[in-house]
Amino acid sequence: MEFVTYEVENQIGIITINRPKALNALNSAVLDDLEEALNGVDLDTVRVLILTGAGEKSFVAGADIGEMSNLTKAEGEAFGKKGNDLFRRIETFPIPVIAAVNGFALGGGCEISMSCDIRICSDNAVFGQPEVGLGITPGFGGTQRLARIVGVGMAKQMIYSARNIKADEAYRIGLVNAVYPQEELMPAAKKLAATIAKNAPIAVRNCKKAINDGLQTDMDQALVIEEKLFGDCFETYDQKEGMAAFLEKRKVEAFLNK
Ligand code: DAK
Repeated sequence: MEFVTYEVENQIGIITINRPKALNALNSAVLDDLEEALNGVDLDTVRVLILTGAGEKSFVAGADIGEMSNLTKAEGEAFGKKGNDLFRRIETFPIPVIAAVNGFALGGGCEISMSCDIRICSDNAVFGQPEVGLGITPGFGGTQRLARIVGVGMAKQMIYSARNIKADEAYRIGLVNAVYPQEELMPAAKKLAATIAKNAPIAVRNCKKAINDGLQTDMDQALVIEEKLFGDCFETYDQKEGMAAFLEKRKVEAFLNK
């Protein structure tokens, strides 16, 4: 992969978008590399992913404006679909994905962070959907996910105004869960990932699915989704070990992802 690195540390997979000269802007090759990185994740061993950007300035400064500038209508739709398919895959990836937003998260950068389960950022992070200033709409899910995360009114204000917001405001409106000094961001992301990774992996996956799928439907059906995924846990070794450990007043020996 030319523009993405993937490494694994203690059950945590770290995907880094590595195109710092263009502030990690997303061109087709970066999208292809991200797809390949996801294909390479071993779901038997990796329990949480962290997505971040290379360098100290930018997470992702958006879709590549140079590449997009000459697209035809059909090519624009194809580029949008490529991004949307990838971002949806991140959103529905079986294990949790944490976005460690280490700088600019503009346009497609804000959008890819919103396809992750959890966003934390460094104090130099800047979020925004500047598309209407470029004559386009957000095209990688921004009109849909931002409203779901920060509420309709705030999403409309951000998108219509194309105004960027800094880390503290992103925190205030609930776009990120926490803000860290730059050098503390990755350690914090790894610590959070490790906290998640030590829990029963199938239960964590089922929680992700229950939350995601439940949000797409009404409460009655959503609770049925939860019941089913709750029930599934009782066929796992990890449920038996987790509850036995509690009843026997001991620590869980190991969750085995089965
Ligand atoms: N695309 C391409 N190159 C970019 C880029 C981008 N989004 N952002 C930065 N770069 C490049 C710059 O061109 C520059 O390259 P060189 O000139 O050195 O070759 C290099 O990165 C460093 O950038 P600057 O010199 O501009 O650095 P500054 O610190 O001065 O400014 C900045 C940083 C982030 C404020 C500035 O670079 C900036 O405003 N960048 C553009 C941010 C932006 O508007 N992003 C949103 C892009 S629109 C859709 C699909 C997708 C989308 C929409 C529709 N469909 C198909 C429907 C998504 C749209 C977007 O994401």
